[in-house]
Amino acid sequence: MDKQSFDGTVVQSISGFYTVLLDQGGEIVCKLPGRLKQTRKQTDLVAVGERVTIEPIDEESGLITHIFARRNALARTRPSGHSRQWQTEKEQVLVANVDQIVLINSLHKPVTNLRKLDRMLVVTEVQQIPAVICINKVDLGSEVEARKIFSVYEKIGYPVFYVSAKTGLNIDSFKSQLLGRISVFTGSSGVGKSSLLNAIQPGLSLKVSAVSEATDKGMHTTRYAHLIPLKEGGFVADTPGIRGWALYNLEPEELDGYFREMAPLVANCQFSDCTHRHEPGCAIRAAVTAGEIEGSRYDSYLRLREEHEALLQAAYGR
Ligand SMILES: Nc1nc2c(ncn2[C@@H]2O[C@H](COP(=O)(O)OP(=O)(O)O)[C@@H](O)[C@H]2O)c(=O)[nH]1
Ligand SMILES: [Mg+2]
Ligand SMILES: [Zn+2]
Repeated sequence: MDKQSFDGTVVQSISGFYTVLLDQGGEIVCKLPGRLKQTRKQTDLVAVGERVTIEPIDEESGLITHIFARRNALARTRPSGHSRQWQTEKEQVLVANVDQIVLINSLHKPVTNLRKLDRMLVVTEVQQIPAVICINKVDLGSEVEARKIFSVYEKIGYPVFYVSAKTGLNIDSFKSQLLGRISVFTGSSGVGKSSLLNAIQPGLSLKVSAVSEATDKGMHTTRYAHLIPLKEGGFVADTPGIRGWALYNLEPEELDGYFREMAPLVANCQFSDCTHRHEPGCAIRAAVTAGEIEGSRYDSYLRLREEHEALLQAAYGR
């Protein structure tokens, strides 16, 4: 008699036990047979977000019999790359098959730190995962005020949602951005992540905060990442782990390539190793002067580069 098998998505992974949400509905806790452990030596074998095929053993438990190829992964090392220290280490996957990273900020209380936002955008560019910006608490000011600050990000191609969890402003269109996708939420404490999740789907934030509190207390983020299903399809993961990510694996001279409005101009600088600080014939500074690159973005570039060089100096003495 043929065994039945089902496809599903891994929503939780704890110490070798994988909770799989089946496409047809229903959750089942699975283990991984030894033969599958031989594959994927360079990376975490099964992360949340992974697409798998399982065979049930009984009502609640089963075996993973197949792991589908990943579309991408939010990981602590670059999947392929040029740099030094992390390259030989095993890649730590926080979430597989991520459709978007949602950067949650607030217009006021707390006011958005644009430097931190730009740093997170560099992280998403390095990871090659689309970023979506969500500005919450627009009720504390106005949409006009918010657009003045953040339309620069729309101009360079990032989707920006201006919302209020409190009044419901634009929550529907923000929600439609999440449906059918795997989204990783990230944002500082107090910006309204829990409130937004509740506005999208009552009860969701409780589940998510239980997970992030566990991880905030120093549990291993990778092992405890958790995808929360949306009723109408799609998943949300809140992984505090990535908020503090340093720009691992990044050479200072590559940083300009991850500011998407700067990247295409770099080739026009007079010097091929232009740092865009003081060199003559710098196309980036010319674009800032001409108003084609926002001053605050250029500022972020300078500050991040300085910070990154200092970090390397401390670590490698160069
Ligand atoms: N005025 C206003 N306050 C909000 C909004 N969203 C959340 N808050 C408040 O901001 C505080 C932090 O919200 P919370 O959802 O716990 O933020 P989290 O730490 O990111 O999960 C709470 O006091 C919320 O009531 C909003 O859209 N407008
Ligand atoms: Mg919260
Ligand atoms: Zn330059």
